[in-house]
Amino acid sequence: MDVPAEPTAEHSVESLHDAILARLLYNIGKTPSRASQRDWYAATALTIRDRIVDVWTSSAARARAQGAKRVAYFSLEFLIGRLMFDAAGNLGMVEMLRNALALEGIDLDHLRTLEPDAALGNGGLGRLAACFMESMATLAIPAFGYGIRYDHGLFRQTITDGWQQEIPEDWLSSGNPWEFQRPELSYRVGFGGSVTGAIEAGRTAFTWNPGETLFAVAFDTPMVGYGGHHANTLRLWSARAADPLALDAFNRGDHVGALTDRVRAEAVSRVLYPGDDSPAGQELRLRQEYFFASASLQDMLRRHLVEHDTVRNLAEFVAIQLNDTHPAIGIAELMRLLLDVHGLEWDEAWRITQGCISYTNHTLLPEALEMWPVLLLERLLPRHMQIIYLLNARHLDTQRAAGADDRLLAGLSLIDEGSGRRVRMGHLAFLGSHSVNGVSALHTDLMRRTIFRDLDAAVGGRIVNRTNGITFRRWLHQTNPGLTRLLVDTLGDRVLRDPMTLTDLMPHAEDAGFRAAFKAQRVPRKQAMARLVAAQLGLVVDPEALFDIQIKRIHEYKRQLLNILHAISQYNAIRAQPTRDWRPRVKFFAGKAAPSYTLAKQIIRLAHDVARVVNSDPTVRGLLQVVFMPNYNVSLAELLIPSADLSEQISTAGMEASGTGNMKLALNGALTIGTMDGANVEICERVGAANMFIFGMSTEEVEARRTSTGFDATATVAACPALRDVVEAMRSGVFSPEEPQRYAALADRLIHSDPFFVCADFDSYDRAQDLVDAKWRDPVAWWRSAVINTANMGWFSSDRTIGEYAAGTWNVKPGL
Ligand code: 26V
Repeated sequence: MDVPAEPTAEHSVESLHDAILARLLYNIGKTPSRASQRDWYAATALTIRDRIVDVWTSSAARARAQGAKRVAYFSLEFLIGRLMFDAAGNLGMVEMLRNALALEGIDLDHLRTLEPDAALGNGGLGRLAACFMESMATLAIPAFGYGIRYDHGLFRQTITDGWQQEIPEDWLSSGNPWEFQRPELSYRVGFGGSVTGAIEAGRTAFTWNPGETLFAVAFDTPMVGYGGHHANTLRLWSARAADPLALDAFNRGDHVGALTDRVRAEAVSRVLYPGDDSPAGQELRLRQEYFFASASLQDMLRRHLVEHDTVRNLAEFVAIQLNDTHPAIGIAELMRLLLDVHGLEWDEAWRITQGCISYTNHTLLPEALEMWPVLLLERLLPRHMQIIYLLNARHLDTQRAAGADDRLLAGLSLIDEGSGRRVRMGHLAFLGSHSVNGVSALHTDLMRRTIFRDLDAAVGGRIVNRTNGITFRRWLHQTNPGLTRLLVDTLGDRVLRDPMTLTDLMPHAEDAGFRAAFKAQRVPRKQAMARLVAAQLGLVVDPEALFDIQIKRIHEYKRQLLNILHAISQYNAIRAQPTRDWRPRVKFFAGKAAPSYTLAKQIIRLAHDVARVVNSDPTVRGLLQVVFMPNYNVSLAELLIPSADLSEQISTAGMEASGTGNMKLALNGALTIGTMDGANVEICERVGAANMFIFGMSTEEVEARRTSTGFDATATVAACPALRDVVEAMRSGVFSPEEPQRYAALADRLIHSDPFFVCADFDSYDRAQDLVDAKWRDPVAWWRSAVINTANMGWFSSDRTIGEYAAGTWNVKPGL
């Protein structure tokens, strides 16, 4: 998919300089001599925003004039990070801005660091939504991103004695220069209450009388695409109470009680969920899901009715993509709006709903598949529960008539009748969609064979694959300007627009001069990372060492533990043969654990304990170092990725739906050590197994072991002395002398009941790591593979992914 050329800049250094000073004076209220760095940042952001607004308004006018079909991307998470270089880069004005600010003695690269990360997401799913917004704008696909404007995004992580602490995040505390509040765009969202039915013109008309109402107020952030030709809207909803104050309570002197309802209503958009399982937490989560789905659908119907005189043709003009099951309650809400508010008949409403909606599944892990208790739905959304029941009855009648037996019907049902009746939101999303997709070829295949097997057999033909992608503007051009410059010098600037032309790099992999240049661009990135480690952790790391990087949420299935076990086994080996010709290696870890996920927090603690012991052991002499970088976020990823030599993608096969960090690291020339899981499989197809380090059980082997040996690894550990020593060291307190029992339970779990098969894959991983060492000793081989990685990653551009959604799922045409 070709993207447009860079804009011919219409601005000059002088005009930008004047514009920044004007913003500083008239929006911030400061003269240059009194302005803080933060003021300069805000004035610069506003200046960039002005340029986006010109593009934005003309994009919206064009879409209206053409009567274009629009995409609505529904996502509870948008993990955007910083916007300044995204916007300025796509407008082609970075250098001019730099020069304009230099006239005032201000450093653009410093201002960049003052922008807080917009961390409205937990991990891959939210970051994917942000990459997709950028690609949709780049391809000039008219689109809205819909989500929640959380007051507080993902918590800030600090580490105390190796233990994760969560600190509230406060990204809005100094204002947000990118957004526009739209007080005129607000919608009522109801909860609770009762439903009444009355016969009207021969049909029963239902009315829901909510017991509680709040308002969703829109905040719009324009997102400009590469080349500055098109901008879309990210519309995030903030909750407002219907009544700001209970005046009677206030007048009685109950000044706090007067605010209770308001606090309760506005809690809905207060904080991003980091994953919680308490019943109170669950209710708030459902309220968030319904709140944003309802407001977004009302907004879309309003816009549609301004342009058309009927809702009957909605599916011709709107494509709604559900990012995971979180917005699936929107299916029942769209039905309710079409039936109860717009007076359509059931069959037509259902045809429109299915015509509009499609659903992306992002995980097969059973604990992450949403199921809402029927009782909770009945209490909070009584009309929606009725609609779900009716939907289910029709669906099961059809299947019964087609010959399904009771056992099959129980699996197909929207209601899980097991312990506590619960609504299967994945099933609802599947039934309400015309297209259901997985996020890598393997994940799509497993989805078809596992969680949606019966539904697929029953209603068939809906499941398709859309392998994830990443935006190269952020994850190559901005993150790695040195490498980008080398690529442009070598291949010409078309490589910036058409990433598939990266394959022209292949012959250069054989060129010693090019390999040296490729290697040279990483040196300053590793030096910068070493400086950051020194500043943050007071640890000196050698930038010449192999940088081995595992960065992602901390979860057992991602197997940070396997990596830590390898660190321990290397530590043992170095101590056993201190004079061997070891090559220095630094193992970097970064990632957050869900606050309630104690075992993941233990893993973080173990990483710190191992780091402390290994990094301070004089026999190791820096040959192996372990570094845990706190507070992983998009901005830290942007620094770590271009400094990586080795990318750890070591999940238990079948468990990582796709992974996108794997793509970012390989694109930047890191070699992957990984299992045949998620998108690793497709990276391997393109990059070639000879340029990666593939190890471990396949999905089939994992499945076979699960049914044969089960989760017990006693025999495996007994057969592998290195592994036995590692687990024993953990168990006996080598890394926690002050509390020898600290990791005993963890060691026991690894040996006796580990559903993630860490021990079972250890030997294979250890051997793959030996191959890493051998290749690192052979710079010609290493850097040839590194170049080949970058050369073959063009396909993983999110422009390609969005092109597939546009043509195959949404039926919309890119505008350029
Ligand atoms: C959520 C939860 C919540 C409860 C505890 C366990 C658990 C485990 C996993 C999840 C993941 C939720 C969905 C998600 O973020 N999936 C990620 O989506 C990415 C974009 O498609 C994909 O690259 C990652 O492989 C996938 O994990």
